[in-house]
Amino acid sequence: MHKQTLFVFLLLLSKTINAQQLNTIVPVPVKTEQLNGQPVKLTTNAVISFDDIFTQQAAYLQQQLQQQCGLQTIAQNRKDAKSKASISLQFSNSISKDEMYVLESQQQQIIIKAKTVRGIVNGIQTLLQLLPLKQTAVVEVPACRIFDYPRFAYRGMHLDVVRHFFPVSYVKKYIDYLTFHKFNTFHWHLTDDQGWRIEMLSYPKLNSVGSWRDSTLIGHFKDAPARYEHKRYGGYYTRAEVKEIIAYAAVRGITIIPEIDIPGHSRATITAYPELSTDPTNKWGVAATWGMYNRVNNVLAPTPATFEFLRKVFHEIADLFPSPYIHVGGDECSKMWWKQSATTQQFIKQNKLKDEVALQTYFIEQVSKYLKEKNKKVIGWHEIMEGKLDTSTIVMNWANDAKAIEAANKGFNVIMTPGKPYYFDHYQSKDPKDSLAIHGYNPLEAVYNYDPVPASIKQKGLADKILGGQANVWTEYMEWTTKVDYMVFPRMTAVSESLWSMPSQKNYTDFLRRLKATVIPRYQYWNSSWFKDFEKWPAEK
Ligand code: TNX
Repeated sequence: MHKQTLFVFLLLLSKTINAQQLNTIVPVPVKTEQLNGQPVKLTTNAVISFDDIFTQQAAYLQQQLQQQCGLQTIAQNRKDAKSKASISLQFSNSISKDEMYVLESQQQQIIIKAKTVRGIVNGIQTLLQLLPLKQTAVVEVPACRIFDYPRFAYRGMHLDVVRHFFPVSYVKKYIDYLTFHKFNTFHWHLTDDQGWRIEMLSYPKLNSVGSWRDSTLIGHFKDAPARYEHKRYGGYYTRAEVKEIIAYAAVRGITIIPEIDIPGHSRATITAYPELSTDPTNKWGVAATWGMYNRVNNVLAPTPATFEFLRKVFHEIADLFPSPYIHVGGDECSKMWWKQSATTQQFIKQNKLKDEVALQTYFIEQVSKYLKEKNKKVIGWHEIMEGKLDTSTIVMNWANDAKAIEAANKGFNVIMTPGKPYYFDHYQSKDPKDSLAIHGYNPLEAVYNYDPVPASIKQKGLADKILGGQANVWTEYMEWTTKVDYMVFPRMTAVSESLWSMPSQKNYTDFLRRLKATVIPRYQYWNSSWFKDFEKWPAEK
């Protein structure tokens, strides 16, 4: 080929590559414009300038550029930067929304403007998606202007580390997944019948006893690794590890909401401290099987010792986590143990409570008082809304739209986490050979098509009460981290777009195109597994 023709051909090719990059962003931005002009070139020793509030995010961006493209960059505070920086992270008050960012790439400079850490992190994620996932000497970013902000204020992912316990390194990796997808909240399910997974100073037996179970279901996992057999199973995160994880998330604009699940789901607690239960003989131990657990007592008894326990425990949790909200659980509390207990019945009478449901409410009201003493607000599963709680309380609705409407009418803000389609312990296929899961079919397309503000809520004029949504990852059937990855990907990516992008911008076919172009290469880059057959398994009409 003639030299000049080759040159023109290469130039055209580079243009199309740039154009492609711009329309592959996930979640799809509010507005993306391609600008005339040359792409911005980044090479080693490129300068990243930053305003004070983005100091840590500049360091984060440096690490990412190094890992992703092999670019060694220099970070400089904007006050000290002498020449024009290649990338500039700028604080700007003219940005109208908290998590909004504006990214401009032109005239040899990429400027990202935001007014919060979360905003700048979101902009950085978009920039990283525009860069190649390989080591290169010169990285090009197309001339463009991207204007972007999320549809919902609350965009969460949950992880149950109780049913199965995952190392600190994986929790951080999971937080990286959230960051990439522009989520802003990590809901950390830390206690349940099967274990207590956070170090406690006030009640040490929660760890020495409550963090461990004798065995777990054996033979359930047909695709389990050969080593799969547990005798003593468990563990917990130390306070130092928890602090490290909180700091890691904070740099990435992610708030961690810890969940201490009461007054049901408390088998681990009452194994460690039988005196807190209605049955102090307590012969069962920390649960090693799953389910609502009606067979074995798992509720707290309403006694002075229990309320003292709750006050100390929730204070300790409140002191450790900067989140303004603490999750108190409140779900699936079996009433039969309270019905059978004479002292509990006496308590119900003395306090003029109507029944056991009112007692459950009483527990949540007490804990909300303890949290208020520490300036924290309550978030809990929708069962909590029976109580006299102030309207700063957030209701996490795992049931149907009617429950969300009820909560909104009571004045509460609501987060939508309906089992169908936001429980990722459900199957992604109907293939009988698929890895073991529960509760039926919940494929990618159904997840993608779900709108967290369903028509019934819109019609009632309650859309404003919906703060956002969250997918829940219950890990009864996810014993190893590759299984978690397999269950969450690509469904997590679909949720991220539903929570970020406007409904008018959503389109499943286009989502699949962008998923394949941008996000599946990321799963590979992370060395994560994912469910590959998603196109074979459509939503049921
Ligand atoms: C219900 S919904 C639970 C969890 C289980 C899950 C399994 C809710 C708040 N609690 O304890 O892990 O179902 O799908």
